[in-house]
Amino acid sequence: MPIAITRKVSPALAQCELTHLERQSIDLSLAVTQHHQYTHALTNLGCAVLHLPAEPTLPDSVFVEDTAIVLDELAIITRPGALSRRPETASIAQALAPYRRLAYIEAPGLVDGGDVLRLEKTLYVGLSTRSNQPAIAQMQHILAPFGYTVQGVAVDGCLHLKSAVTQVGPQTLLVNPRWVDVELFGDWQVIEIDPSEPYGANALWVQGAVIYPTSYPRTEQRLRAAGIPVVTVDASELIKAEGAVTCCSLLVM
Ligand code: CIR
Repeated sequence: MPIAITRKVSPALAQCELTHLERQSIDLSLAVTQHHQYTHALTNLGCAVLHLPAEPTLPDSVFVEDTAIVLDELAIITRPGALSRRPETASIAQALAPYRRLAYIEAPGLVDGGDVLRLEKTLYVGLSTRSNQPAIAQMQHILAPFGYTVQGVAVDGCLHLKSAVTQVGPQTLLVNPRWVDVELFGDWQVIEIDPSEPYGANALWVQGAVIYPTSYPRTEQRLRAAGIPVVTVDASELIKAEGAVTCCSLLVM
């Protein structure tokens, strides 16, 4: 049974980092309810959900994906690109330690887990404002013995690589072609987001289904038309914080 590590919404969520979005008022209690529904969706799909306590002084700490890269052989604790997010990693390292050997990204390396898309034995790393080449070099060094390749990818217009592309099936990707070069993923079947829903490329593929925000109904229809089982969750408040669905869990398979 996969374990999904999650962390409750911080009461400071309104002070979150924002890069491409204007600050809007966030309904905290709705955010908490929506996060609850998200963890329920994970449970219903057969994940064992680990709920870490809320971190009152760390606004973005619900977005646990950015703090680690969990692979079968080990987990890499990241060094998040935003200074305000660096203190999030210590408690995640503690939570992951029973399940995986840990490696660490060190200065000057910077990487957010949201920039790391693993497809089979290749890790694509978005060269966003949060992740850099020294982190890629460190990841290559850590992962070469396990047969992984690590490749930097240009992203343009979005926060993370996984804002632009996520896996939604054994051979299928969901992509916003305006933010990442689709040609990089030549061997994969590609579903493009509906152009009116630019933030719709982030879906969480787990247990043969995808957890997907209700905010992008046109793209949801494209997923369903491709035969992909979709479980929708309302994530409106987390989306205002520039988060989505992959970012709220760390899957330990
Ligand atoms: C941030 O800017 O770091 C947060 N407000 C949002 C992080 C979302 N993370 C993700 O999609 N992996």
